[in-house]
Formats: sequence, C-alpha cells, structure tokens
Amino acid sequence: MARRLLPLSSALVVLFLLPAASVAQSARHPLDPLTRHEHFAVLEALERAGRLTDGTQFTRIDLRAPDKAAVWSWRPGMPLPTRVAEAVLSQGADVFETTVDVASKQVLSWTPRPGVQTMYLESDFNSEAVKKALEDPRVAAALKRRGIGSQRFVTCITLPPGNFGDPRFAGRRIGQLACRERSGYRNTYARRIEGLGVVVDLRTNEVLEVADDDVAPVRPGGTDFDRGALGRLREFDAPIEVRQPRGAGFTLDGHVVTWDRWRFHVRSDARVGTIVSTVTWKDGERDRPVLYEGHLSEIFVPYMDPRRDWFTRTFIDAGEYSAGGLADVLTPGVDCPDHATYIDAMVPAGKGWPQYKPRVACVFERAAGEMLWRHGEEGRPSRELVVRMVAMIGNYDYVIDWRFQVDGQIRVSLGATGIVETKMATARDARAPGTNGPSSRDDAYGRFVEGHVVAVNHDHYFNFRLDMDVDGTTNRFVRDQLVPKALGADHPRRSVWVTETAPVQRELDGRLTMDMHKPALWRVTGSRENAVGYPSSYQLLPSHSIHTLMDPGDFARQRAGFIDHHLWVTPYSAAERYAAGDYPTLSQPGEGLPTWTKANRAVADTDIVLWYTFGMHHMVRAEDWPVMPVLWHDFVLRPFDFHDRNPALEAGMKP
Ligand SMILES: [Cu+2]
Repeated sequence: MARRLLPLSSALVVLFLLPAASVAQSARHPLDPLTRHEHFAVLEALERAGRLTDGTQFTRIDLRAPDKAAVWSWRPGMPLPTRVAEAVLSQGADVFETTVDVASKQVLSWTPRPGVQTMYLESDFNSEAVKKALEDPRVAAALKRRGIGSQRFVTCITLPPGNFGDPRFAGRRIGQLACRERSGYRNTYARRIEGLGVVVDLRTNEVLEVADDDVAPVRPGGTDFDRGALGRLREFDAPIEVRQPRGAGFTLDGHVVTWDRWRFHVRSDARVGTIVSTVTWKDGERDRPVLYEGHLSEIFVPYMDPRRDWFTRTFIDAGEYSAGGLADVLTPGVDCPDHATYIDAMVPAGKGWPQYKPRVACVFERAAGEMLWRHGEEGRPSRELVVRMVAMIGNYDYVIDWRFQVDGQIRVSLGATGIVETKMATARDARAPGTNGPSSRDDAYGRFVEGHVVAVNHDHYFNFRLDMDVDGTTNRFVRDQLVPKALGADHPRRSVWVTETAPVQRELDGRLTMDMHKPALWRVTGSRENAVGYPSSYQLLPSHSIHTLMDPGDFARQRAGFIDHHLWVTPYSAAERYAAGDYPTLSQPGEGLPTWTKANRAVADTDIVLWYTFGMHHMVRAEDWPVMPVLWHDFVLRPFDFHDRNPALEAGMKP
C-alpha cells in the first residue's frame, strides 16, 4: 500500500539515519538477549550432550535471568556475569527444562517436567490431526448439513480447548478444530463453520469427539476492511507533520535507553514481549532505582457462550500462544511514527533454529500539545518517551506502551484492537431493521454486528509483573486507607476523611481488590526519606478494572486464578514470572500466583514484586466491527514523596 512506502530517496535517508538493528554480535549488558552465536551455542551444547532428537521441539531459548544484585551493581566496562541460557523443549509427550553455559557450551542442567504441556506450536495449529478429522465421516456429514459439499475451501486450525477435568482427555495433548470456509474475502471471521465441536489428539491424530450442536449455514459474503475493499477513503485535507530536526532526543546504546532523567534497559522476550529493566531516575548525580523489571505476565480471555464449540474458548494467551514470539512485526508509519527507532529480536523456531524477527518494538518521543503543568501564564509543554509493542494473538491485537514521563511517572497503556470473535447466527432470519423486539436465541450470549454475525460476549484480563525496587531492593508495600472521621456533634461538618497507612506484612494480606467504597492508595516505599521526612515511594495507580463474574468453581477461572484479585504482592523470586504458571496449556487449576502465595511469605522490608491485573467485560457494539477501534486502558507508576518537589518544574525546551 502506497501509504506504507516511502519515496526511494527518503527510504535511503532513513536507512542511514536509523541506528543499526539491535540484534548484536555480542552482548554488552548483563540483560542483553542471547546473540545468534549464543543461541546456536545452546543447540550445539545439547547436540554434543546427546540430548537432541529428530522430534525435539523448542518453545524457549533465552537468557536465564542473571543474579539481580550482580545486574544492579554492574557498570559499563565491567565484565558481564556468566551468560547462562535456559531452554524449554519437548520430545513427544516429555517436557524438559535445560540450562547451558553459552561460553563453554556445557549443559548445566537437564530437568524433566512431568505432567505439563508446552505452549502451542505451529505444528499443533496445523496438525496432521486436522486432516484426519476432515476425513472423518461424521465431520463430512456435518459439513454437508451446512451446505458445504466440497471441503476444498474449508480450512481448520486447532485451538487449545482448555481443561475442564474431563477424564477422557487427561494427559492428552488435545486441540479443538476451528474451521472457516474460504472465499474471495480476506476477513474470514464472518465465515465460520458453526456449531461443530471436534476434539482431536494432536499426538496420536485420533478424533476424540465430534459434537454437532447447531447448524448455521455459512453465509455468502464477507466483511473486508482493507483499502481496496473500502474504495475511497475519508481523507484529511490538513497534514500534521511530526519531525525531530535535531535527531532523536534519546540515545539507544545497545539495549540501554537514556532520555531526560530516565535510563533503562529494554528487550523483547519471546513469551511476554517488551521487558523494561533497571529503570532509574537521575537525581543530581545519582541514578535512583525505581523498577528492576516490568512486563506483561499473562493474558486471559474467556468467552461467555455455553455451546460446545464456544465454552472451551478460555484462552491464556501469553503462555499458550506466544511460540514464535508474542510481539508482532511493527509497520513503520502505521504502528509507530515515522521518526521511531526499532528494536529487533531473535526467537527460536520449533526446531530451535534462531529466527530473526525485525521491528518487534519501537521507541519514540511524543509531544501531543498537552501541558506538563500550568498556572496562569506560567507553564511547560509536555513530552514523553514511548516504548511500544503489538501482540497479535489470533483475532486480537494488543498494543502495549511503556510511557516514560518528564514528571517521573511511568504510564503503561494497553490498547485492544483487531477483530472480535464472532459466530454465525443459527436462526432462519438475520437481524434486520424493525426487529428491535425481544432477543432471539442467537443474541443471548452476544450481539449482532451484522445480519448473520454475532460477536460473542467475553472478558479480557491482563496481568503485569512489576518488580519494584524503589531506592534499592529493600521495600515495603503500604496501603493508605482513606477512612471517614466523625467530628463532634458541635461541629458544623459531620465528618472529614483521614488516612491510615499500614504496611502489608504477609503475601496473603497483599491480595487486594479495588473497591470504590473503601478507597486506598497502593504504594511501594523505599529506605530513603524526602526533605520532609517521608519515605520515598512509588504509587501504583490502577486502571479501570472489573470483578470477574465467573463462578469460583469454574475450572477456567481457577486455571487463571490470578484474576481473583486485582493485586498480589510477593517476595522476589527469580522463578516466579508468569501469573498463571509456567505451563498454562491445558493446565490444572491453581497454577501460578494462587500456588506460590499459599506459603504466605513475609513481604515487609524485603525485595517485593507487584502483580497487577486489570480487565474489561466486552459486550461488543456495532462500532467494533469489522475491526475494532483501539480501546485503551492504562495504569501509572507515580512518584510519591520520591522527590522533594515537582520534578518537572524546570523541564523545558532548549532555545
Ligand atoms: Cu474484546
């Protein structure tokens, strides 16, 4: 498309001006991702140790988190801590975790993980079992009932159907078929083959179940939204140009970004996407720690339709679907502004070969004409530094922005866009003007977005892992509860509110839920004091969120048990990174945070991690179809007595 292409002359200029792609030949920082050589060293070490088989499939090859204290005390010019890689691989039904010293190419550990399943691989989505299922006479008959005589245009993939404790499926690697009939349209979400629930075993290629509930014919037509399909666009007359005539206002040195008072390391992890680490704020001559590591930890998207082919849609997206890398390749000029700088990554393909993935994150400065602060005639314009990624998971696209701000705030914005999940109406008549009466059975669990297409109700939950290190690793989590205080009967006012601040001592007390009727601030305090003697702190200012409406006994809810609370506080453990556990594919209930916190470990005056979940109930509107405008939610890490006064007071543009 013309809009995405630059004229040749400016494309050449861009090639020369942009910093080199950041898949480096050698690591320069303790947290730098594995280089191509290091990645390959893992494969060589495993081959030499006789651990590789023809059927070995890798779901992870990455740097093992180095010792945190060593990372904080590291300075440029010092030797790097020993580089150890961690890998997860499967051989048939067996799953192994292994660690490798990449310099000496020695296998350090080899650990079987019985009873777990790795994330879905390309080979699972397009498994041989799909072919077997389509050959099954029951499936052929079901397609015929839907008016599909020929299977030539039918394409199916398999999706993880969750785990509902069905003993028939215990221990198996199962998938459920999701089929569509192709046509001349690109958007096939309006061309699903509905009511057909086929469960297959992805290892044995057996067809385990064929359920044919409701027959809905695939309708002619489709709903494309590309330029060609739309024809003439609504074009704007007045261009807006964003240029940085003196070049970028930040430096990207390897993976280290320096901008204004901020300095941090950024990399793209295959499973969780962008990880920002060792985030500090320069205060005079000191770089004061704020956040050791922040990243998305898990996504959970349960659908709310009881039918056989829909109730199983309870996706634990990051842990189930990120093989090949969660972060999608960004399109310059569409996903990021023209002046953005890009970060590339290396992800393992199924066989473990390092696969280069360009533009998985972008970094840019943004000024949108807003004020940083004002009073009367005095004020300052605002700007911020954005680190962006987009996770495309099936039909949905999630934009994740880490926004570093001049006033010391880190704002994390998550935008949901893409295509909503739809099913075909089964009733004879499509929804049409004049039918605004009682709902048909077709929109009992969703809403019509066009004649025969119903978008199914669902939730989205996002958990972020925030390893806060406010002025060091010895931190407390405190709640400032706002409580009413009665004033005497002789006072003209009946009451005011006051604050009661108390630290949380143990992790079971750190499981918190937002409640507008019981307002409280959530803060992590450090060991420094500001000018008036308060402890330095950062506040987690939550986003709009939801309480789940799923029954506590629902397996799907229990497998994503992190959604039971908006916030969890745990002591730092390098092994705890994923809120729904390391292996959420077809997992058992209770993995991840519910299991770890059972020990009720102490969280006061130690190194702590916050796990914050926000979400939305999605009752789909017409405007979300055929592609959804970005819906943003954000939360803020906000300095609170970290400074002695407004840290943006003197921020201004060089003349
Ligand atoms: Cu949605």
